[in-house]
Amino acid sequence: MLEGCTPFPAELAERYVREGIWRDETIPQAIAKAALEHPDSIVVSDSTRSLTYSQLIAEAGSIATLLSRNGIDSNDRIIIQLPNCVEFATLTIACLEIGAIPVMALPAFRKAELEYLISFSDAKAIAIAPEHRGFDHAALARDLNIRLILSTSPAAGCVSMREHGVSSRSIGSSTSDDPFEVALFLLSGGTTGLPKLIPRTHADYLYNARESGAATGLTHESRILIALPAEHNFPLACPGLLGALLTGAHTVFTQSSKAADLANVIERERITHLPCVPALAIALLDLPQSLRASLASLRVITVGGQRLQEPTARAFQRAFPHLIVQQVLGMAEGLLCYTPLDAPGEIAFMTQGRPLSPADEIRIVDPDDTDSAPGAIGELWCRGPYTIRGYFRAPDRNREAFTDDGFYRTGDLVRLDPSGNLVVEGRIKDLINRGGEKINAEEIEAHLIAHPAVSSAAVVAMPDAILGEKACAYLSLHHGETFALAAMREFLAARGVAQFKWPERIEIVGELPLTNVGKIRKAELRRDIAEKLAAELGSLASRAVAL
Ligand code: OOB
Repeated sequence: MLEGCTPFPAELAERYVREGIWRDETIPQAIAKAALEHPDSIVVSDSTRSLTYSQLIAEAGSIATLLSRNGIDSNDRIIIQLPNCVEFATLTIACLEIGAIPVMALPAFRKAELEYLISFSDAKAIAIAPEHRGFDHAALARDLNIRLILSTSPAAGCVSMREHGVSSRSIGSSTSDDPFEVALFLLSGGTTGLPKLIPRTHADYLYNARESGAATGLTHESRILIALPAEHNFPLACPGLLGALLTGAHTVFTQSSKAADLANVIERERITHLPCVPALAIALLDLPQSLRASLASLRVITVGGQRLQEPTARAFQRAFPHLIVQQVLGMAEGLLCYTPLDAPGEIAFMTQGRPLSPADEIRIVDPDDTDSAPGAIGELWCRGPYTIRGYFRAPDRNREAFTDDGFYRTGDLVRLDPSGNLVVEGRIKDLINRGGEKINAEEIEAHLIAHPAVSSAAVVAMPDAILGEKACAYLSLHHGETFALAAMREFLAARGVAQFKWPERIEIVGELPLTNVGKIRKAELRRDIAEKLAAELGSLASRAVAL
């Protein structure tokens, strides 16, 4: 296996192959095979164009040639930082065809994140849209230490993916590729320090996508809307783009996450499947009555990334009685749990589902690493045919995050419902889950401490009605210093930190509360900010009444 990655034990790998869980095919081979069945069906589109399977395959083949001509080879890493568009699909397939390894970054990333990813993954290239949401990605990319910039349209210093020649490499042709090797890197949300790279193999990721397709009822007649950033595991392969490409379903990419825009696309494209985070479900719920009918074609809305609150689920079902509300508890590291499509309300609304594969193993564990009492809350551990055995080049982190016998410690607190479904009750990992986007507390604390006014920093989650959580920074300052929200934003922007990670509130304290061993008492800070917000809301409400 690729250097820096942890292979599955040989006897398990043999078992997965024997049982047909892992197949002897690469992702491009599987897509090329599916394409043969419906060559003229439209399979991907965005707001500018649509491609049939044969066009998709041809364009991916041309980009594969373009990559090779520009010196990209097997095992070279390419940062993919594209907004949702057709090129995301064609480029990803092209990379996989030549054995180059896509590193799935987010369009929201800025200099700090990209520099780290490039150096940590030894990336040779980055793929961008020259401009997205008013930001000059081409200028940022030119400023990075990287050999090749690929772009969705011509821009100075970039090689345009549109300018490929006619010579096209055929997709799914390289039979020498190993299906049990690393295909791509996803990014980890829930870990200490900086994000880790998650190596996913062809065989495990195909299984992940194929079984997710079955769990969500995807067929070649389905149309799935990708509104979440396509680089995330959820829209990419749960079942997402990859699941759709394997079944012949049509993937529609959109770059807007505004509810009214989504309603329009759903109606125009007769979308049947929508992967979404709770914040998006809430936004759809808030659509004016006149737009609600636009969702008539939707069959399944799969909600995950963050806990869907039961009242939201029920309200959604009441507002859109014709569709199935499904929950998914997933993670880029692997394990996926889905509620069954025919689950009664109390399961679909109140649990986060059951493991996707009969070969998944889960444990719910107390802090002393022994099994929790049946039905009690404990940390979720998992291992199975599509859960990684280790992060890329992270031996220290791997010793903490994986047990000796290969279980991944998810950091999620769950309990097993008597129905056999899991319920997420909290977490022990130090992150903020902002509308499904994960913010690493330690990563932001390190930036804040670099400011000359700040002596110590603790970033914690504060409750938010729509996003679920937002980041709040507790800071203690050096004597006589001040530090306000505007100054912090300016500072983090200058350091090139993605905006969604910026804390949205600062609490200045004399000293941060510490345990006996000198650890910051974050639970106390979370309680403190939740109480403050509740009190502020209360006083706002009473002032409104007084008015
Ligand atoms: C998905 O993947 P990641 O890697 O961004 O985040 C994983 C973490 C989980 O460990 C858990 O803490 C949280 O996100 N999470 C949920 C959840 N789904 C994910 N917490 C409560 N309820 C849920 N339904 O977020 C992801 C990957 C694939 C499919 C769906 C989500």
